[in-house]
Amino acid sequence: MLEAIRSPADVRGLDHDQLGLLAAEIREFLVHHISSTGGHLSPNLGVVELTLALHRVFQSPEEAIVWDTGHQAYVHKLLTGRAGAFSTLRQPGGLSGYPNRAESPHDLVENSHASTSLSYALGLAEARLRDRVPGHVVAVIGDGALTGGMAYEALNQVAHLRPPNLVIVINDNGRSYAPTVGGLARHLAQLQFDPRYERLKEEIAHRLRDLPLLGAQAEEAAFRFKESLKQLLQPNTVFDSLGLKYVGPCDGHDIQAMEDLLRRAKRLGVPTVVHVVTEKGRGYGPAIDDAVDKLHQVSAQTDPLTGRPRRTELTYTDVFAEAVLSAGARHPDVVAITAAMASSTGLLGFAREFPERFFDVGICEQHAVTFAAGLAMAGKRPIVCVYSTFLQRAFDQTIMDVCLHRLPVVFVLDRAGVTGNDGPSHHGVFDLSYLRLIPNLRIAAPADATELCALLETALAMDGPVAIRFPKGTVPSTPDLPVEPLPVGRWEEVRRGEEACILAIGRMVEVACVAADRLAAEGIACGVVNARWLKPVDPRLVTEWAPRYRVLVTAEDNVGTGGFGSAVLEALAPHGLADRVRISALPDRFLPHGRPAEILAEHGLDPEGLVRAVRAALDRPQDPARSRPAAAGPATGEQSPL
Ligand SMILES: Cc1ncc(C[n+]2csc(CCOP(=O)(O)OP(=O)(O)O)c2C)c(N)n1
Repeated sequence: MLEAIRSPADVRGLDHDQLGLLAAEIREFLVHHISSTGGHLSPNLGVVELTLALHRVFQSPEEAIVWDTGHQAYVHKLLTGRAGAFSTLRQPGGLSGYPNRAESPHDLVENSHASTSLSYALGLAEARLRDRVPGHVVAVIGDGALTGGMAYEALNQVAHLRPPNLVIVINDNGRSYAPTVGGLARHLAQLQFDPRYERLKEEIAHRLRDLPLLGAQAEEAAFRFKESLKQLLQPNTVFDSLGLKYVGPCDGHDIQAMEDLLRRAKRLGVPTVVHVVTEKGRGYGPAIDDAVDKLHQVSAQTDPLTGRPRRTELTYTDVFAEAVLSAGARHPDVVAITAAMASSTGLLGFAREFPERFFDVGICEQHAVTFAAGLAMAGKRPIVCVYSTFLQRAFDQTIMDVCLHRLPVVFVLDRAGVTGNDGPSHHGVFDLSYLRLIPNLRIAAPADATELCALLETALAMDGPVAIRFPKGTVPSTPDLPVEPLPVGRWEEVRRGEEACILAIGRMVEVACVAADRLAAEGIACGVVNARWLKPVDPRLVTEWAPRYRVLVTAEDNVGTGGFGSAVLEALAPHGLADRVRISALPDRFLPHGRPAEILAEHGLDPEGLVRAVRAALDRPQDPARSRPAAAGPATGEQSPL
């Protein structure tokens, strides 16, 4: 059936038996494709019926559907003519894992940072009202995304403006990755399970049987009757209290029930919250059985029978998970904070071992940072574990609440640099720039597993704020333990060269070592400095390396603007030494999704690219006669870095 669905109009033509069959086919299709490409599996399995109902009731693209976060928009893609391209999902040049404006007029918001949908939708709704554009705007927001502060800021203004053309669908599956925490999640759960509500439903069913009216009139009267009874029996919802209309809760796998409720919401003429209860991972046993995150996201080449990856490798996250657990055991004041991502930031072990020292704050990076500031003020040693891209949310809090107060908060930024398949909203390629400008903050990037462990120890021994950033994926070596704290701001010359030197940070150190091997094979003795501290800059840059080397090539997996290369230039310019610097960095534009190694190579951040950069800076084109395959150097480890 899916093959015959070219647009939402085709979905509107189906009867309910056909819809049931289509829903089953979509689930099979999703498991088949996502286990091969990787992607957000269980959020999409949970919204199959909801998406069908939405596209039957609202006329997309004339009416706008805004998906919060956007990770659950795969079914929407299937119903809007993209099923045929689904095997390219998250592949270079293929379909994006989120809504994408270039892909379809049905896609509006491609920012996959959570909790923005209500703000976008309110803006769209208000503009339509002003321009007298008919039709509704729908925001679909998960109970997880509803924990983010922006959602409340938007709700507050929705209550003020009360646009009649706005419908807010809460997709309540009780989970972010893990069960959603907090008062609002509890409130939503109460609305589902309040025994008074169950009694009320029975009462309504009973009374409706006795209603003498017919047709639409009966339907409307029944609805009003039900609503007023509900007001009497049900505790006021937070949405009612704000002056919005709340309807539901509704079974999110009953298409007919959802359609009825959504049509009513359209008719009410006030901004309406439709509470839909779904099951994350619906219909797929391995997701339902998964206790950690219901297979929120699976990697490429997952076994569809078990939902488990076919290959596992030691990652930076795994190394950090062990390091933070060990730090917790040795430092009783250490507390760990996650913004709803305990599993993916490596905090599950810590949470199990030290539950009273672990905080999941919800998808609330801003609050997480200022909460950490409070904990630090009172003598705790908070470690805020967050993806690089999501700390952007808490930029002001990092500056004002932590760094202005010089509080000893440790920021651990996972997924720094080019992250790959999740695309522009998930690459962590701005952190070196946005952190470097903050006074009092020390910033480091480990080149391998041992250094990551050592930097965590160093950070916990310091008395001010520190950020440690590391990439997604495989770590070049296993950690050599135990570790000692490292001297703050001290870089390490790992290869001594003659004319040229690569100054590399984080994952680029390994790449630089391979490049140096290849250059050595061509007769160019190239040095490599592991610049593990972005800030402070090692003063030996000015006193030792810049005078010694005619050419300094910097390498970073961050945008060039304001990053590591800029720091080197700024340090050398006052001494008249800036002209020997060449910057290898990412360009000043949003990068697409793709394989990290390929994206880095495209921008000269692979061994070959650095070799080219050094040769060009030395004005030494490749001499074919002298080039031969490079031997692996001592600092490169056994694996190819890219
Ligand atoms: C600002 C921000 N922080 C963290 C994330 C990572 N993240 C993606 S989906 C998700 C859980 C979302 O839960 P919910 O909104 O309930 O949707 P569900 O997956 O349960 O359908 C999180 C934490 C994000 N996208 N944006």
